Amino acid sequence: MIKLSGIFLCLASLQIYAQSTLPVIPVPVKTQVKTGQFIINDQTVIVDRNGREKASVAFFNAYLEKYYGFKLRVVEKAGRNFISFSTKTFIKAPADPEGYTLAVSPLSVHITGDSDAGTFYGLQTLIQLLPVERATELKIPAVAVEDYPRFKYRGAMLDVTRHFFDIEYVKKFIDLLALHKINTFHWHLTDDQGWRIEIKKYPKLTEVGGCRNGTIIGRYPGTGNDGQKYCGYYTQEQVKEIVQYAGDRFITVIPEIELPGHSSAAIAAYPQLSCFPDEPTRAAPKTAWHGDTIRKNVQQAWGVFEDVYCPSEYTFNFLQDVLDEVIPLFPSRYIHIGGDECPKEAWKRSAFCQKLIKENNLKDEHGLQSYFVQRVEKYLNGKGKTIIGWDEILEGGLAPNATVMSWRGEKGGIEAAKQKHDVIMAPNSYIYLDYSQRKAEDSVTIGGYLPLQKVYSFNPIPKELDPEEQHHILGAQANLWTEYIHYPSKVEYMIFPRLTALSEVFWSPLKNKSWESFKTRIPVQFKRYELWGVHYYPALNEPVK
Ligand code: TNX
Repeated sequence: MIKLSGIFLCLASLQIYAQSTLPVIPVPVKTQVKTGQFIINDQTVIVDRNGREKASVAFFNAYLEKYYGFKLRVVEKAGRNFISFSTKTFIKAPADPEGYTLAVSPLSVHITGDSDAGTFYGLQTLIQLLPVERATELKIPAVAVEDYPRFKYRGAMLDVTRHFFDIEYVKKFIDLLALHKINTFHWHLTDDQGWRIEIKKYPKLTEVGGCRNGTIIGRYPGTGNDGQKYCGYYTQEQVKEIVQYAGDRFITVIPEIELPGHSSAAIAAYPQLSCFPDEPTRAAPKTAWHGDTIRKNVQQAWGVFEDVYCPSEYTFNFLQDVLDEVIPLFPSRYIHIGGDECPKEAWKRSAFCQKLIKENNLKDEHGLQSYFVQRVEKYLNGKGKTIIGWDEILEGGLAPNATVMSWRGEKGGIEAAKQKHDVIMAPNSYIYLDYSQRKAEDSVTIGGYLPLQKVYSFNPIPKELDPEEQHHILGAQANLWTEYIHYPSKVEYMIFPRLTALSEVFWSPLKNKSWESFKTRIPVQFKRYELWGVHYYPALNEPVK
């Protein structure tokens, strides 16, 4: 008995050894290190027997060329020195369609996906095994990996409203997500400080709503206003380009069109969307303003604003027209309709809203928000789309088919799952990547403190849920709000290495997740960031609290 348990212990430690020696993030379900190595050089070929692995082949060759300066020939068959990509075909798709196996021997590399996406994820693991320095011979250890994700929704949000990022950078951001096996890009396209997507029927949305006359300087309320006109939007052609680019990397793009709050930019373009079209713009308290406030203006500071969409027929027609142009651009099943932080003051003051509340037997203004969201949901459901809303959509009653994105901690997510609604966990307490990641942060951030280890410790499944309810947790998402993020370099500094930690939260089985092991793997990832030329915070010894 003692002997047996000794052998067992020995085997178990071998398994841990195998898991932790390879610097792969996210850590796979099963990793077995073998003897020997495979060497990729410019004679190595890629085998793509049926010519269907174009996405993975193109990504790999682009990666090799960019970081090592050579690419590989693609052939239908080879005897040795090859890397084969293949995807299984099933009569009935498996339960984990994003799974794959990766087998590296001294003679060959085989990546076999349970779907094209699975093959692509096998490639991402192979990339993690490549050296982190530029070389002409790339040595990778012989290994057998079996892998599939823990969650089917693995997301990241980029706010392009507070600060705008051009399509070249959005593509780079998407590449960085793909390298982390993230499969959803949530694109926050409209807010108080800018409307960023072309809508042909309403050109002023981008002409007027796409520009603000200035921006506060420094941390809210700021030390002044820079007085600079700040503009930016994506044409529908550019949106299509991004959706295609993401799709080639097995990433679904979910657009967010905020309603009924966070709508100052739309109101600046079309004041009739407000219950009080003739009232001047109210700037955020204690902030400096540039230009006039007599007409409706795009906001120049951060926060929550009282002038919101009026629940009028004019507004609903407008939103339906907008959505009619948005829907065909995004193949995603989901459209995010926001729903967060909608102050009720304007609706309280409006005789029209009070009448609407009475006529529809609504309890109060929260009931009216619910009425608003449900009307939009009904419209979108009719077009085959499902809505996602921030957890405020729980207030006043949840729209019948809505998926809830829980951001104010985990509470909203727990409540929604108990009501048998699908949930995406994005609690600010763990995954708000705009919060400071170091105690002695010397760049301006929104505040908060979210060090790497705290982020890594996140478990998207709250313990309050029973197994049936847990089923409703589709996955989780990192959010990057950009009030204090003006440039790509800061985007990267804020997301790395925390997004890398989250990739393990999203993908790896709980039993393989270990901070001690992650700590041994992350230094290699730092070197890989350097190879990629991305900025990062070299966090390791930050305290947890
Ligand atoms: C809350 S999260 C917001 C955003 C801000 C963010 C800053 C959410 C649904 N709303 O409008 O940018 O906090 O951390």
